[in-house]
Amino acid sequence: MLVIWGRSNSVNVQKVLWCCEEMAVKYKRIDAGAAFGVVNTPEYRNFNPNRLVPTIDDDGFVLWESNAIVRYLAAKHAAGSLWPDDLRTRASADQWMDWQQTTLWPAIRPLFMGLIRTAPDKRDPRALEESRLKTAEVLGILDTHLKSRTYVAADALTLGDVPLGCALWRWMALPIERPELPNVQRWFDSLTRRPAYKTIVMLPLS
Ligand SMILES: N[C@@H](CCC(=O)N[C@@H](CS)C(=O)NCC(=O)O)C(=O)O
Repeated sequence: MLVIWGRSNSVNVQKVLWCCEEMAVKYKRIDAGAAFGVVNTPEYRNFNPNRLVPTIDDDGFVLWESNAIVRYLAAKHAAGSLWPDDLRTRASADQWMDWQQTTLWPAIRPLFMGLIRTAPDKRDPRALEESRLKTAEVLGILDTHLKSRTYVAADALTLGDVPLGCALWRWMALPIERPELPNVQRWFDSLTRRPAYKTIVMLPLS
């Protein structure tokens, strides 16, 4: 049985859970991280020395880093669908997964942490506004890309949509002003029609 450690409100844990739900892979989830603790226990640190979530144990094979986990699970269970057969389609999905980690998430993280995880009197309005503007700017890149594609890497959902879809929910659910991004909006609307996205990702932000 696949075991997934991580609290269900974590953007990185949601990538793994959503992916499993799309593939109908059974798993057991164990709450860990933030208020749940666990990540600082010697047992968990043995699994994941970063003390972060998610971590998986797939019949004795331990893996951390959410995007690496999504790649592993998609390759194992969803060849030809979430894990495209075509090398270039897969490389394109990979590209957008890395972009989520290195470009989109650093842009939006201060805004998310500030508005959702910081008391109002401790917020830095300037940092929040910088983060909002930067996120709007980088999402413009995705919007241009999505002009000619239904999903991020193909005309069907692939692993490339998973990290971006989890991050985008934060952007869409935050109480902020958002510029019009018609292609991102269309793509987001299509994700919201997926039962697994609704159940796993579209949770109240916390
Ligand atoms: N690059 C890592 C980042 C993991 C990460 O930062 N996880 C956050 C939750 S989204 C975490 O563990 N925070 C500390 C905690 O929840 O205790 C990944 O993608 O898995």
